[in-house]
Amino acid sequence: MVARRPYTVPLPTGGALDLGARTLVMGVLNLSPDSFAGGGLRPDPSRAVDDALQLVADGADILDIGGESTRPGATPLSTEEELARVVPVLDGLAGRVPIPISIDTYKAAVAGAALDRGAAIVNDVSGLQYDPALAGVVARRGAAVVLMHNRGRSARMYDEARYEDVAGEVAAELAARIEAAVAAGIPRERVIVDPGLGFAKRAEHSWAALAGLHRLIALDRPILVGPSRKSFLNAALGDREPGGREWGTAAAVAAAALFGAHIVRVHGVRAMVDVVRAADRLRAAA
Ligand code: PMM
Repeated sequence: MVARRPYTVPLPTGGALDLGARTLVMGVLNLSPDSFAGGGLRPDPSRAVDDALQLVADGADILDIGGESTRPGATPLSTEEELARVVPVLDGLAGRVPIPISIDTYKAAVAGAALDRGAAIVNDVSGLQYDPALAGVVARRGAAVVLMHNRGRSARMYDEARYEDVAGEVAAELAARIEAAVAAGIPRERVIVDPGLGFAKRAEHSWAALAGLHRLIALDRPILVGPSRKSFLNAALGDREPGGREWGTAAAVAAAALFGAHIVRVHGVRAMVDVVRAADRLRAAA
């Protein structure tokens, strides 16, 4: 087990994320019909609103809303299509969500529209690399930002999955992304980092990044980890569909919490709240 530093990340909607005392659970609301984790087909925004409120009732600390699937090989969405998926749901949630909302996008226009509608966090799987306008939006709006480690574009990211020392290279590349964010005017205190399990990483790389999570502590920023239902789990579980990876997810979530994660991003919120409670209890007893 590794020590977990406390952080306070101010939010533009008022208040702050208090990180470190317990592991926060970020619940995923996928508005993409082709998410690898399944269950993303939501033609009806009011159904998505209900699902979001259920994640809150299940104990989520943060709600992460995304319109575009980032799985390898997924077709990129136009800005208009992504806005059409995300905006009605954010409008439907207005004033009804007592926890911070995060928008999972790499597009400046989508982030801006979400921040206009009460989102407080921008979760960018490209670590501010895909859309040069995104950093400015985050900076001007005072949003918090999740910088996820990635290399290349979704469609071809496995081409970039070459590592000598996965955890060390992830840490070094995230350090560079933090400096780019700060240079673009984003206060360091608003930055959260993420090793990007499954992104530009083969299964063995994701396991190594998780096992070496403590290497990110040197970055001196809070850590978010997203292992939920990802295919790297199948290296341990065998050939399972995403829905059959929940217990493997639980092990990865517990490990992340004990190896230094401040936030875990998951689909099955209710069960994973129990997992982080137990892991936090173990941390306190150690
Ligand atoms: N994984 C996915 C999407 N967004 N964001 C962060 N910060 N970290 C992740 O690991 C991550 C992410 C892919 O999973 P999904 O299809 O369930 O959203």
